[in-house]
Amino acid sequence: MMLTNESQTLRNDWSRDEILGLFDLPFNDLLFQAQTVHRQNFNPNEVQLSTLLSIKTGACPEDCKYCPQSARYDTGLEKEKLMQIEQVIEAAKAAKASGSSRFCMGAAWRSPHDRDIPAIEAMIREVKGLGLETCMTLGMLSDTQADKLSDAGLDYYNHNLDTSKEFYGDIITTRTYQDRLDTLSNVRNSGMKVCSGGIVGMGEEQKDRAGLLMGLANLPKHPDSVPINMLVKVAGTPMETEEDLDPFEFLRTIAVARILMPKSYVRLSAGREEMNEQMQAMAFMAGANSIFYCDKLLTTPNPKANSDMQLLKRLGISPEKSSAEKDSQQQEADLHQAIAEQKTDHLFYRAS
Ligand code: SAM
Ligand code: DTB
Ligand code: SF4
Repeated sequence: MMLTNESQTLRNDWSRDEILGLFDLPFNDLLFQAQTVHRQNFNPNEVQLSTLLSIKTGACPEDCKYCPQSARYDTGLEKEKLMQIEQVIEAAKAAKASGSSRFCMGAAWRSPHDRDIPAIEAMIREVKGLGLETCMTLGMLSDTQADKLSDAGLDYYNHNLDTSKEFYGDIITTRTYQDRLDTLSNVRNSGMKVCSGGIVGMGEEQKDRAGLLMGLANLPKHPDSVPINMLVKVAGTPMETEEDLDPFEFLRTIAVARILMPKSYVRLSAGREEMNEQMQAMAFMAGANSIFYCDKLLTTPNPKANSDMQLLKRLGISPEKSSAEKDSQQQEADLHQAIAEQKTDHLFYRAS
């Protein structure tokens, strides 16, 4: 199936066969198509930078087979209680100083307890007050919890579908795929932006990668941000000896995500520590335009900030400004324009 300009309207009715058809394209045709869609919707030489912080680590009651933070697996991880707000602010200031535009706070919870919400709200207000976009990932949210986080000013909520509906039960048994859809709907209804993606390389088949992307693209509205994680194989988890996914298949997943969700940010997410620079450059070519920019993801290593900056520079890619920065630049430009117009009006008035 060839995409033309006319078919560029956002679609929510993708069939799995159509998606598998994209996966089956010759690699160069797929990348060309994805890059074309990317250029029609984004500056291809800008990448959005998000910094992650684990605000509550380990001892999670859920059984997600990929996750080092589940209490069910012995991964040697030291559990930590909910972080003090001062530490969160310090980390957010450092993120801003290093050029990040969004600060994402993650907690190893099934869902937040209502008693934790006031502390969470305070974190959102403080981090937002620094001029950073805010994102949280705290597990399932009820509609009232989503409304509270939205009212506190949370910009994005991350909650992943993780994999296809069919493969989901092989990975997680303590919450259902429908639970995830319900949280995503609560987040969307609260007015927050949705960040939702998944993990590849968990032993799933191509039809499951297609199914994951179909689940995301056929949501009532496309997620604003789509993290594609390559499984980080952590010793002690049931997935520690999982076979490597073919890197080209990973790139195909990014490219297909870009084609299905043309206006969404596609994040080259976990797994970059194991990828070389050429692979990351190809992911940008395939339409990825966001990364986690921090030395650590939640609990596992990520490329160092300065090596990321060097890579972006070598590729001629600039970090995207935060919406607060874009707004203030726009205000400044409007002001200059207004002053210039006043000056011209004045000249015109005197001359006539
Ligand atoms: N506990 C919350 C939840 O699961 O909704 C939020 C944090 S959880 C760690 C966020 C996401 O991180 C998961 O949905 C999963 O997609 C991703 N993730 C966790 N462990 C991973 C791993 N080993 N490799 C790649 N992605 C991983
Ligand atoms: C997402 O999709 N990936 C991030 C973020 N959302 C929260 C988490 C990746 C975690 C990788 C394993 C770890 O560091 O614990
Ligand atoms: Fe818990 Fe989230 Fe890890 Fe699942 S992915 S075990 S819910 S921290």
